[in-house]
Amino acid sequence: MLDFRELALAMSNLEDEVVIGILEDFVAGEPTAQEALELLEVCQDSMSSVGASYEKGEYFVADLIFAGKLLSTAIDILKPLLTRTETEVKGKILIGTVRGDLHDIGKNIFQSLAKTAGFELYDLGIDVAAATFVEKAREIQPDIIGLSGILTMAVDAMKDTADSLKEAGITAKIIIGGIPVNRKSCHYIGADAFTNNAAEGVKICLEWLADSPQTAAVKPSKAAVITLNSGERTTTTVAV
Ligand code: B12
Repeated sequence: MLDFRELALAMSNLEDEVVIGILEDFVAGEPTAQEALELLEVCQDSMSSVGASYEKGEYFVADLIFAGKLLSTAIDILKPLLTRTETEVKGKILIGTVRGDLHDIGKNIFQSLAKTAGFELYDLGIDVAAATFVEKAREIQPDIIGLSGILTMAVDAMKDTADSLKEAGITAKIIIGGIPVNRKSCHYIGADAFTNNAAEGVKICLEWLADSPQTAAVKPSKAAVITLNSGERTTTTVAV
């Protein structure tokens, strides 16, 4: 049985060799996809501790950079555990990190899980201007637009983006994700949903498409299934 505390501690202390060793042992044990998701959450939660050390002046920007790389490495190790087994496209999601914000690890996690669940993803990257979202949305006509942002100031950039999309007549549902999003900021921004958890975000997107009469053509008909490399099948929290 994996000791989550040991991993959380090694992540927080930026002990890359220990983290990689724990994750490789975990993968070798042929875990379920659900267990892989849980481990991903432990890695993500440890970033709050890294952020707290940065605020206290114990860590510096170089440590944030290192933490970002370590988290990305952890994701790369866990990613192969999640493999899509169905080809049905559930709908299109346009996603990007809003203007002024360069953080993209959370966005990339959401993107990977959404792809696993059968969505077609269009990623605009980081520091994306509202006008770029509008232009791409006109071109690809997404069902859902995902705005990611982790800095406090991202809330205003999200509002600016949501306003621009609405002014342009784009009616795709908007979901926002990242540290500063909550019920209050969701209301302020005028988004349709918010979450601080990528798997929950995917669940919301699947529910929207299942409920929407306009998207009947892409209405999910089977549960999203992810498999282990070993071929064992398991449904996850992102299943419809
Ligand atoms: C790694 C990191 C960096 C890396 C980012 C690397 C990268 N490629 O992303 C680098 C070094 C570039 C960086 C830079 C900076 N950072 Co920084 N960083 C972090 C750190 C340690 C971890 C962030 C992270 O990846 N978390 C893990 C991910 C997985 O979590 P997440 O983003 O919340 O994503 C999850 C959900 O929110 C959701 N989600 C996310 N997006 C979306 C989108 C959709 C559509 C959906 C559905 C879901 C969803 O799914 C994810 C998985 O569940 C945080 C500390 C912390 N508390 O998190 C500070 C932190 C965010 N940084 C901070 C700061 C201050 C900075 C800098 C200003 C530092 C500086 N002086 O230069 C710059 C800003 C640069 C800029 N303009 O953006 C502050 C922000 C303070 C604030 N309140 O605004 C924090 C909180 C640290 C702190 N406590 O002071 N940083």
